[in-house]
Amino acid sequence: MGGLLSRLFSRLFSHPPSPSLPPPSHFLSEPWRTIHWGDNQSTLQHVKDYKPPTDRHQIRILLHGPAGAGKSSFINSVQSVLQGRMYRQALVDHVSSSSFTRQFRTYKIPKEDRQSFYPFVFNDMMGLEKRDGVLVDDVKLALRGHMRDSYKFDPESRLSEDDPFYNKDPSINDKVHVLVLVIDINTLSVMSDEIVQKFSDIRSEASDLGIPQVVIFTKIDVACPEIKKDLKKVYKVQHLKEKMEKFKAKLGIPENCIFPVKNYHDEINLNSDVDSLILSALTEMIHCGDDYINLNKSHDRLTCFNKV
Ligand SMILES: Nc1nc2c(ncn2[C@@H]2O[C@H](COP(=O)(O)OP(=O)(O)OP(=O)(O)O)[C@@H](O)[C@H]2O)c(=O)[nH]1
Ligand SMILES: [Mg+2]
Repeated sequence: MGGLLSRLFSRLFSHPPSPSLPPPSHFLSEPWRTIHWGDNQSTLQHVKDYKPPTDRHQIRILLHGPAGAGKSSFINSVQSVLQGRMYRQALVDHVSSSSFTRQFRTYKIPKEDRQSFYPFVFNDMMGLEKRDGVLVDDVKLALRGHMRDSYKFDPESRLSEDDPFYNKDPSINDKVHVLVLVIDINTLSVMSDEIVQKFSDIRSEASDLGIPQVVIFTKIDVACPEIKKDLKKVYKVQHLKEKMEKFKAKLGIPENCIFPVKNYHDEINLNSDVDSLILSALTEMIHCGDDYINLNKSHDRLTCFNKV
C-alpha cells in the first residue's frame, strides 16, 4: 500500500514544471520555410526509392532527448506515414513521470512488399532527465555502435565492456549516422541547465565523430492553438521562430537542422499536413545520413551486414 501511495505521489508531483501558457501568436506575412502542403506523394516516393551508397549500407538514426518528449511517438509517426496506416510499434506512455522507454531498441520498417526493409533504422532509447534517466556515457557508447539491441538501461551505471550487450567490434552499420535530439517545444522555457549541459556533451561527442545532427520540436499542436487548428500555419507563427532562434543560440544548432513536427498520438486516421512535417524531417535525416556514409565509407570496414 505504501509503495502504491508513493508511486501515485511521485506521478502527481514529479512531472516537469508545466510550461507557461503560450503567448498570443503573431503571424508573419510570409512563412519562413516552404513546405509543399498536400503534395506529399513526390517526397514520399523519394523516401521510398532511397538507396544507400551500396545495398549493404543502412542509415542508423538515433533518437535521444528528455523523457516524454515524443521519441517513441516520432518513430511510430514515421512508420505510419510510410505504411499509410496508423502504426504503434514503439510503446508510448501517457502518465509516467520518468522515462517509459527503458531499453535500447532498433526499429526496422518493412517495405510494402513485406519481403524487405527500408535501408534506414531508428534507435529509440530511454529519456534524459535531470538526475535519473539515460546516462550521457551510454548515449556516447550507442553513437559509436557499442550498444546491442534490447540493452536495458541502468541509470546508475553505464554499459560495461564485459556486458554481453556491449558490441566490441561495431561495423559501419552498427554506428550511428544521424543523431536526432527530440524536444517537446513546450518545455523549452523550463529546461534545466543540467539537461542542456547533457545535450551539449552528447552534441560535442557526435561532432567529434562527424555525425550530423537534427533537432525535432514536438507537440507544436499543444504550443499554439492556431497551429492545432491549422498545422499549415506552423512556419508563420512568430513565437515559434523565436523559440527556435533561442534554442539555436543555446546549443549552436543551425536553424535549418531544426524541424517542428506534430506526432501522431491520439488520432486514428492519417492527416496530410501531419505527414508533410514528418516527411520534411525524415527527408533531412536521410540526406544527412547518406552524406555521412558517403564521406566515411572508404574508412570503415563493413562487417555484419544488415545486422540490427
Ligand atoms: N499533443 C501531442 N502529444 C504528443 C506528441 N508527441 C508525443 N505526444 C504524447 O507525449 C507523450 C510521451 O510520448 P512518448 O513518445 O512516449 O515520449 P518519449 O520521448 O518516447 O518518452 P520516454 O520513453 O518516456 O522517454 C505520449 O502521451 C504521447 O502521446 C505531439 O506531437 N503532440
Ligand atoms: Mg519512449
